[in-house]
Amino acid sequence: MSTTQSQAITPQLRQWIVEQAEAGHAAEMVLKSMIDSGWKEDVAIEAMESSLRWHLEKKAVQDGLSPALTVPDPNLDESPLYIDAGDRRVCVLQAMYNPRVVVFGGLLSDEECDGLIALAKPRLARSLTVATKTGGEEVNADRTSNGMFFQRGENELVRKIEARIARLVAWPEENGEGLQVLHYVPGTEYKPHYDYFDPAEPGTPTILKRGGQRVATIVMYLAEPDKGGGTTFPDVHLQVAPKRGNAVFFSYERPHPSTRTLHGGAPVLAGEKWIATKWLRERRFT
Ligand code: PD2
Ligand code: ZN
Repeated sequence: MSTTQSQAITPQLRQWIVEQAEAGHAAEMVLKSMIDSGWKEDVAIEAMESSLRWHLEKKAVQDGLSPALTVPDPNLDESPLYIDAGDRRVCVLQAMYNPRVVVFGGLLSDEECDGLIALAKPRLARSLTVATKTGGEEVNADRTSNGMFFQRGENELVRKIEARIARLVAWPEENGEGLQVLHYVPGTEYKPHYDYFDPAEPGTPTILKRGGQRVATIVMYLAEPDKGGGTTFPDVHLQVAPKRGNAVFFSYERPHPSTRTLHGGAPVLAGEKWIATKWLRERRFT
């Protein structure tokens, strides 16, 4: 293999990388071989990542999956410890690529957590989920919390948090659904589910008229239970601790289990858990 002066990632290079992967060669060996041939390490890593992503995407579509949607993604180039979210520096505590999950520290202050809870408390009702059979809403036995929705931009606190999230994950504020606040007491939970709308359900086309698919979720922890209540990702055996002020972000580029974004709210065993959830759509949510 030879390099060009500018080290361009050519179709031939992509093909060679895919062939190495399909032949079962370990990523470290392929990378070493490229570096030995004169490729700069950062260019070689980028070439491998983008070629394999491109290859997997092509295969997924060939296998009958819908094409990948553009999804929000926090800018984690150069592995920053903090992201400037406009009015607040947010800590990056953990990042995973498949599924795409990022855990943030200090997205909300204690005062903001308390403020959301106080505004939500008088408006709580048994949580509903979107009924994909009809496009309406229904009580769901898998979700035993109480909750409420704020309108997008409903008050100053909500507007401030929405602007911060938009900047944090680089996604337009207008594509967000209104914030939802949920309250869990001992014994309540949210059983594992996907947040996207199942394309096979009859009510989904109606739901999609309001802004397209959901493409990402941010769960913000407002009050910590004493035991239990983590957010679980069963496909990858991940559990995110419900630490006040922190948040877990995850995105899904197609409405399909291959995204490995099955997730749930584990039963609260002691104390109370409060969260705020923000779902992000493909387009402006109306
Ligand atoms: O409360 C949670 O941890 C949780 C888990 C799964 C919230 C949601 N999903 C959600 O609001 O979609
Ligand atoms: Zn969920």
